[in-house]
Amino acid sequence: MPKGETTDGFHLVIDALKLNDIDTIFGLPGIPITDLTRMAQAEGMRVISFRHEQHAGNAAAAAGFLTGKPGICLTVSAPGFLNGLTALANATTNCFPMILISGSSEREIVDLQQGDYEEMDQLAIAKPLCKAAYRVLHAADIGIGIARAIRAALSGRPGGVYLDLPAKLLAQTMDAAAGQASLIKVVDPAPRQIPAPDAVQRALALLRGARRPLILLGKGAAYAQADADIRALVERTGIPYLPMSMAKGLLPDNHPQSASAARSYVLAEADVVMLVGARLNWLLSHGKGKTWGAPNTKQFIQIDIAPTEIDSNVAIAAPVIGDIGSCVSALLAGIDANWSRPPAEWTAAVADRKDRNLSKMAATLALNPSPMNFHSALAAIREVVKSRPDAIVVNEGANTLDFARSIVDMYEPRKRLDVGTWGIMGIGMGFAVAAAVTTGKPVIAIEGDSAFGFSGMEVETICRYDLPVCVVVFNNNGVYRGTDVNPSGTADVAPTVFVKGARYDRMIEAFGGVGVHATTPAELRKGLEQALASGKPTLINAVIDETAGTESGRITMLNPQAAARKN
Ligand code: ADP
Ligand code: TPW
Repeated sequence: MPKGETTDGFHLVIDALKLNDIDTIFGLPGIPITDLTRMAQAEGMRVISFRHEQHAGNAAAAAGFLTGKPGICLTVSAPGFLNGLTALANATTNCFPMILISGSSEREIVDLQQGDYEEMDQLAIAKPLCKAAYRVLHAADIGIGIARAIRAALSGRPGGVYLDLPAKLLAQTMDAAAGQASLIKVVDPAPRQIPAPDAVQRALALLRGARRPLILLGKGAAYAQADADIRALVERTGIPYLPMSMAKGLLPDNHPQSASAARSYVLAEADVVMLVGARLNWLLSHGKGKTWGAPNTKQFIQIDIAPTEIDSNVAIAAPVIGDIGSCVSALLAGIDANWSRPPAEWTAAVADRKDRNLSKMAATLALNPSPMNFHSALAAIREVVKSRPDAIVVNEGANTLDFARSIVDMYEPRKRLDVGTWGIMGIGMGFAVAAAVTTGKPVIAIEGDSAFGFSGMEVETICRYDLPVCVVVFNNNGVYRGTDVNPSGTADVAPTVFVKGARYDRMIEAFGGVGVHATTPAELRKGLEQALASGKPTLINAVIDETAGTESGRITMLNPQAAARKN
């Protein structure tokens, strides 16, 4: 580098990201980061520009989950930052690594509250909502700032990190050679954490003594990318397993040991449950209550990287703290040819329940009612996914989510992205864009009509980048169903009701994508197959019986009034 040459904050940010093999930015330009997006593109990074920061943030989070590298979301100050913050908080809740980088106003003015353009103390606001938050004030510290953000996002329990870059910093200049020397290539950003040998032995002893063992795989297990070892653990022990929604496909859903179709039975009856990267939160009824059968009949083994997760809801008899890859391989070392598989009465009982439930499901899926309902529409999608196991499924909604989760089988790891721990609506198009961009594989977004509305404008983004995404909108005219009636007699429709017979397919046509209006499973299947074959951005408006489904899907009972209404 010639003497006297200078660099600036913009370039140091880009160089620091590239040095750490980060090649994509999801964001939305504006003051003060417009030039950062331009320069990043000029420097060879992929810059995916969205219509709203929340979806750029969701894309960064999904990219983090899929790749194990922190996804980057770049926003403008105050309002753009706040729009991105929901995604940052959601990523943290889901244990997905991402970094939200926002431009900010001048500290001197913000701190004296003198009313700067888009004034906001962003660092203070971000702090309680993410894993770590940093601000860089000097160009010479950009390398450190990016390194700390990467480490914080990836090490231990992954999560969201906020990085505040004031406008002035980006324009700061410094000697180019000194700038390059200040950058850090992070060595081993997600260090392995080897479990203690006695913890492994304790877990093995418990598992060995179990009469009715069960393995429960969570999205932490999918994230860990220890696919072969996890499969070996399940297969060598012979223990039935249950995948949480985003762990589906870690082993193919048609695996003989999958207990998904006997979920209620195994949760209630198991005596030893081994959790692998899954928390005992609301999604698992906190590990207690009716779902889990008779009180005091269970013992838990929990594999997790976060020691404080242990005993969060119920007592854990055998915690195994470490990264899933290391923990599972340590357990495997203790499972040799002499390992006795679970008692036949347990595996036979599980198989029996499963067979009965699967035949019931097959009968329901074989029906072809008119209008189409959730089951018949999903039966069509199920067949297409079976023939394209490499496709990524994104899924949100209430009934659309619950039914798709149980009907659409997954065959490969990390092929299913959904509403996650919060049950948040609005992840759809952001996750779909990230899945297409980071993997190059086709994406099928199965969306409730309400769910789709949260990120629907991003179909323009999908068309603009010509991504192989097929959005299927389950259109039943409203939030949950479209049948509610306004009891007051005024002209307004009920709060859950949308415009009837809306043509979502025409939205994508406005941007040059392919719109399909499907009223039968055959039309839906054909549209989806064509979309996958062509790779063209497609939106299928799947017309669903507006009386089908239930309020809130399977979590009706969490509605404060729902229990009372049922009685
Ligand atoms: P699910 O919703 O699928 O049940 P959760 O998000 O509740 O899954 O749980 C994921 C868990 O996995 C978290 O407790 C997190 O600490 C843990 N985790 C994430 N990555 C790893 C890893 N590489 N090794 C060990 N544990 C991990
Ligand atoms: C950010 C509350 C949960 S599910 C849902 C809402 C609004 C939509 C259900 O209707 P949809 O699905 O999508 O048409 P379906 O299959 O039953 O027809 N705001 C946020 N997150 C959540 N979870 C909500 C509101 C909600």
